[in-house]
This record gives sequence, structure tokens and C-alpha cells, in this order.
Amino acid sequence: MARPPARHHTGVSGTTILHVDLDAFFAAVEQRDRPELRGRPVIVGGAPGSRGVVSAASYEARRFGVRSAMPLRTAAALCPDGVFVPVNGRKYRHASGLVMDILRRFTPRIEQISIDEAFLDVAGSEALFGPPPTIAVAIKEAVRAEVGLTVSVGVASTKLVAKVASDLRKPDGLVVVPAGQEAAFLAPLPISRLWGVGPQTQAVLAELGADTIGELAAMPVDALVRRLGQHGAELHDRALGIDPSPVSGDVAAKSVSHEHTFSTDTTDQEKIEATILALAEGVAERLRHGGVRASTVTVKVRDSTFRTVTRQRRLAIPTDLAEPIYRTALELARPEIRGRRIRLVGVAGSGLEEPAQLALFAEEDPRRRRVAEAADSIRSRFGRRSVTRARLLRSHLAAPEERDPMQPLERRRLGAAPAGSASPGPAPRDARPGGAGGEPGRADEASQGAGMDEADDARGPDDRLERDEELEGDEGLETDD
Ligand code: DCP
Ligand code: MG
Repeated sequence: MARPPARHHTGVSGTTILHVDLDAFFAAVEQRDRPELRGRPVIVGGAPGSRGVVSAASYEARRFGVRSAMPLRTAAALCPDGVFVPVNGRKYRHASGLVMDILRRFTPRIEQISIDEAFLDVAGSEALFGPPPTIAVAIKEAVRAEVGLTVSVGVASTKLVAKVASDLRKPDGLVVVPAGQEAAFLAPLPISRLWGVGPQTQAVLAELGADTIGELAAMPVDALVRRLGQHGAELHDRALGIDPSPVSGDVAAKSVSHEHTFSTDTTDQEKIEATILALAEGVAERLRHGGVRASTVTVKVRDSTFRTVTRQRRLAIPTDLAEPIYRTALELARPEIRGRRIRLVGVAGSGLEEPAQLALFAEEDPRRRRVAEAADSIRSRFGRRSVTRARLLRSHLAAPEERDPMQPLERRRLGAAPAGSASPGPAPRDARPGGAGGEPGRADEASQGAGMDEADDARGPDDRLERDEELEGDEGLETDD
């Protein structure tokens, strides 16, 4: 599979993949919660005489040879003074959730691969949080301070190398493998450290004369393919640190949502719809920053009686642009808004996909993308309000269905205006009715309407859009009263 587009890999170092793994996870949670167990050999799994196996062993217990998956009886024989503790899954899931929430602060590009480990791609996070090793340190500190646990982190250019690196200096380790050093880093390590090398493959490789990863890398690919087929060629790549798999996965289970509570409940349809536009723009902006597109749009509408409804729809083409999100949200919200005093509206994009998965879909109009990207850069230079306000203003100039600057609908409204009259540049305003010399009466109305809600504005543009960070699935928009 191809790596994601270059914009996710613009890190100066090129080593933007982190593998984060909690140390002796279940045992560490028990030691955290029971200080008398700290420094002692803790074995999580059940009573020493019982029939089960060891789930986790503290590093103190490992000195006696105790390991995960070992029968508890064996563990008891190896470590008679061990403290045997039953498994408390609920507690570990809770701790795991807290850690994953911390990781998500640093990037939306996170792939959790088990209860205690995840890959992150922090390309694109560097402007905010610093280079990847700095992010790794920040993660370690946050997990220690907020969850009371230690993690080991590997930083590298590929998932494969990052995972090997995180394991190398456990517990509480941090290993950074600079770009270009992957093969040299792996070379002295035993072959068993590589993904996909079980005892059988290991035996075959030993027979061929390779015990270390470096020895495997030095072997002719042909010889490996003769013995192991295509798998042999893959292993040879891995031995060199080559791993094209991108960080992906549970990004699809997340959503990006914004919601807004009006300072006073309102029946003003225009104000509500303008708010939905602002929310859609916020969602689209965050999707673009995260390098993902949403395949489902959800709206939430809460009225003055706290009745809350959510409606969602799958898009024909996943998007990270405000227009399709807005149009869909509006269609979904309208029947829920009419005749009600509205307290809150929310817009979410979910079913997040990476552009790499989307190659089969037709691209949207590249002009729209340029407009959106120009808007992003203006926002980052002059603040959110500059663009949102201008667009809100325009949004009052035509009926909502006709706000799409690329739609021929506009021409129909304008009558004689030829197709070429639409401005090619990032100024969709010119393509709209009510633009230069359009409908002056409506423009007045627009400048009033653009005030949205003055009381809200007083709180500043960023307060106005209350931000939910990535929510699990669509939970964030479930009816919650
Ligand atoms: N686990 C389990 N049974 C296994 C392996 C693991 O129940 N056979 C559980 C207990 C571990 C947790 O999963 O605490 C995470 O597994 P790891 O392999 O990451 O092991 P630890 O976190 O315990 O130790 P390490 O410090 O080596 O990561
Ligand atoms: Mg672990």
C-alpha cells in the first residue's frame, strides 16, 4: 500500500512515526493503585495455584523468569515470593483509554494496535509540538503525570523500526532511530525481533546462516525467495527497515465535531443556518489539518425543551470541504429546526478515511480545494473570524441550496450571466448573485445577518465554536438527554 501523500511526511527529520507501549501494563496499574506493591514482583493473572496463565509480570517478577502467557503454576515455582493478583479488565481499559486520549492530543493520525500500544504519525504536528523526539518526551511526561504509568517510545521513519525501537530500552525507554540509520540500527538484533518471524521461519533462517537481522539483510534475496517464497523477499525488506505500511486504522472510528449553544434560544432560521455553515467550516478545516476525509455527516439539534435529535447521512464521496458538509447538514437539520426554539446545533464528520484509500473516488473540483486551502491559510494568518465572517456574510445572499459557487444554479438565477463569469481565483464571492452589483437590498440584509449573535461574538470566535476533540465513533452526537 502506498504511503499517505507527501503533505503528511514533511517533517524535517523524516522520522515521524512513534510507537508507544505501556510498560508491564496490567502489573503497573496494580502497582500504581497499591503502593505497597511497588518494587515487588507482581504477577497478574490469578491465584498462584490456579489453572490460568500469567497476563502480565512486573519487571521485578521478570527477573525470576516470569513471562506473559506462562502457566501461573510455573510462575509460582519460579517466583514463590511473587504477589499474585487477579485481572481487573475494567481498570486496565480505563487506563488505556486515558493514555489513548493523551496520544490523540498530538495527532489525529493514530492507530491503536492493542490495549497498551499505538502507532502515531506526527508529521504535521511539528509546528505545534516540536520535533518527534520532543513529542515523545511530552507524551511520556503526560502519561506519567496524568495516568501514573510509564510508557516506552520508539521514534523512526517506519512502523516496523519504531516498534523494535520502543521495545529496546524498556521500561521507560525512548529510542530514536535517525532516518538512514534503520538498517544499521536493526543489524545487531536477533531475527526474532522482526515482525512475521516465528520459530519456524527462525529455524529456516538459522539454517541459511542468518541469526541477526544484519545477517538476513546481507543475504541474496534469491536464496531467501527459493526457501521462503514471497515471504522471503518481504523479510529481506524488513531486515533493511523497509516497511511501507502507513499509520492508519482506528482513524475510521473517530469523528470530528463542532457544536454551538446560542446565548439565547432562537427561532431565527437564518441565524441557525449561518451557524451550521460556520460549524461545517470548522469541521472541514480540522479534517484537512488531520489529512482525513469524512464519509458521514451528522447534525445534532437541541431545542429549548432539551429535546435532542441527531440525523446522519453517508456522502457519495468522502470529503474534507465545507460545502458538501454544510449542504448535507442543512438538509438533515431543516426538518428538525422548523417551528422550534433552538438551543444548540452541532455538525460532525465521521467515518474518517485517508486520501490513500480514496484513490478510486473522483476528486472534487480542484478549484474548490484551492479555495478551501486558501481560506485555511488566511485563517492561520489573520485568525478564524476573517474568513468565517466573510463567508457567513455571503451565505445570506442566496437560498442555501444555491450557495455553491461552482453550481450552474447561480447562472440560472442571474439569467444572462455566461458560465465564464465565475471568477477563477479564490474569490467565490464574484460568482454569486449579490456579488459585485448583484442585489444591493440583500447585501444590506446580509451585513446585519452576519452579526450572527452578537452576544456570542463577544466571547470571541474560538469560544463560539465549542470544540469536541475526536470522539469515539458517533457517540459525541448521540442524544444525550
Ligand atoms: N497481556 C495478556 N496476555 C498476554 C500478553 C499480554 O493478558 N499473553 C496483557 C497484559 C499486558 C498487556 O496485555 O500488561 C500488554 O502486553 P505487552 O505485551 O505490551 O506486555 P506488558 O505491557 O505487560 O509489558 P512490556 O513492558 O513488555 O510492554
Ligand atoms: Mg506493554
